[in-house]
Amino acid sequence: VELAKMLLNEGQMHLFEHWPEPGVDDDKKRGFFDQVRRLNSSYPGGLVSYIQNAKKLLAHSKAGKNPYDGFTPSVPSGEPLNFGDDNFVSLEAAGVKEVRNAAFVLVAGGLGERLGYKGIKVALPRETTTGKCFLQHYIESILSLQEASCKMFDGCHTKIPFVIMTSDDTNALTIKLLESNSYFGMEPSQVKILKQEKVACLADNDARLALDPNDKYKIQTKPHGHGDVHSLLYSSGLLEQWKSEGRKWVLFFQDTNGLLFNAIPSALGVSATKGYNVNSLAIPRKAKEAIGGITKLTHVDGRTMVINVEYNQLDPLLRATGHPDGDANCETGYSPYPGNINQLILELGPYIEELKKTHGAISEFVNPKYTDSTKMAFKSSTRLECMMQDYPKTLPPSAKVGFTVMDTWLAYAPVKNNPEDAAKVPKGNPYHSATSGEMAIYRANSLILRKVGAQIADPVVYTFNGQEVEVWPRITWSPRWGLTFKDVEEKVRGNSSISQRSALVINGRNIFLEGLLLDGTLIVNAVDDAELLVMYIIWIIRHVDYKDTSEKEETRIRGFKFEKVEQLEVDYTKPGKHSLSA
Ligand code: UGB
Repeated sequence: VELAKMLLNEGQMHLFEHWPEPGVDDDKKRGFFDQVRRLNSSYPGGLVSYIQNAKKLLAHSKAGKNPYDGFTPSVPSGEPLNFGDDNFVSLEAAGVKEVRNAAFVLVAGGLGERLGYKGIKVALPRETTTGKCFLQHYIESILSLQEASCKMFDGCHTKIPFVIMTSDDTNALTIKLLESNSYFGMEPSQVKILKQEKVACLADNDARLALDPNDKYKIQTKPHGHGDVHSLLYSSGLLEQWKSEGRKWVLFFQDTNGLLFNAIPSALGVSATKGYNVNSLAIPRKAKEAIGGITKLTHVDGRTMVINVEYNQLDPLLRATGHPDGDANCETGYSPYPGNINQLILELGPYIEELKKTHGAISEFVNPKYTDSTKMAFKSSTRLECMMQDYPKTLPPSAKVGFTVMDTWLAYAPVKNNPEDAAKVPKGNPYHSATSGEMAIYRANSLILRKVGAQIADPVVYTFNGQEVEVWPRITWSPRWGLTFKDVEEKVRGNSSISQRSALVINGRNIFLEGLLLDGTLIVNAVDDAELLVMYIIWIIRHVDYKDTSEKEETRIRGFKFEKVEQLEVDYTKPGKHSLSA
């Protein structure tokens, strides 16, 4: 009854207009209120707040009000890092030391609609040389960081917490992936799943809730966005628990960036040494690239903030504030606004204090598609949305908000776009496809090995699914082998060289490449120390057309596969020194 009164007070009578007399469809009516109760309890402030916020934002949208009214954008200054220099190495060491006090949060509630993939994105192979999926790589990276950090502190046995935010679209498949793979080696108690609820859809400018077209006793719902992660963490009680365990940092990341963990140690080092309350990871951004731009906003009243401005808003904001070219590259060939890769490092103490005030509510937006310029009706229902990177918007000016800029090749290779859309990306801009995401892993690993003195052959250019990509030697390693630059440097000795047609898989912590001459495929799995190798047996790379339905979907979206003609695989299961040549 209270829920019904609340809905009537908020102008939602239409939800009941079609209801038959008592006694008819009573179970369905109860089901309706079950859903209303869930929608009410999962939104900070309940449905009343949701409807009121919607009315306000819809009115602003109708009036064409710019959310950045009164703000002037300018280029902020951040912490640029150069991979492998002394500063980078010492920041990585500081980050590894600090990581035992961290918790990791993966937002994985989104479905890969743009990618044209029906499964969950974290189950996709990060690369197909080993076939390890994104989730496995993330978990192995966290475990390796945990091991390395604890090694620096005698007697430290901390288990780094790992939270995964799911949604109804991804929850069951995520749990199944974890359970059927024994949590990829992580203790199940370390992993917490928080499921975000969808929010009610809005049918018109008066924020009347939309009924499901297929069920008149159900409110239509849609995802609210990754910003939900803050209110879920707040209401879960995990933040207070982490604080009581002495934790200091919460690291947020997204579902398909296979390079991200190359950037985590040094970025956490920046947070720890600079004392940042908020640290966002950024990369040089090409103008119009579909990632947000980190921008300094100065209000006419003097307020300033450093915040992500989403890619579809940066161009109009710049044009409206005296930059007639809008979102354009400058003389460096990049936009002057660094690209947000949505990896955030928050200092736990100030984060909790802020959430006590906001309960995790994040500034929202609405994006209705109107039927015409009168803006009186929508083409289809809309909803409020929020983004996790908008967290700093409510912070006081005293908050220390910074960002860290890394090379793209090292830190960012998301998998978001389907082959057809990727092939249409303007030349020079990144494809953000399964094809480019995988090739970026080989490129990064090749460049890292070059940086520590190995001779790695130049790439060749191939076109897969209409995308021109550089194909570097297919080099991949487990996180426990090469967690930081220093780890890799210590493990590559002598004059090693790897030819373009080679593939190298390194699985194990203490494998040393000493004078390795590789022209073929080598897979090394070792439990303990080993010194190796040479061999000449090959895998062939084959084109696969994405329209070829005889191939699996995950192969089709990348446009190639490895034909594993012959290989030598060696497992070192005994401790001690080994050598191999072939
Ligand atoms: N996600 C959720 O968990 N729940 C949701 O309701 C929605 C998403 P997209 P997009 O660096 O790569 C973001 O769809 O639009 C998860 C930033 O806003 O991939 O490309 C989802 O599972 C942008 O500023 O985001 O944009 C995924 O893990 C830029 O930084 C994550 O949220 C860009 O990512 C992101 O979802 C980028």
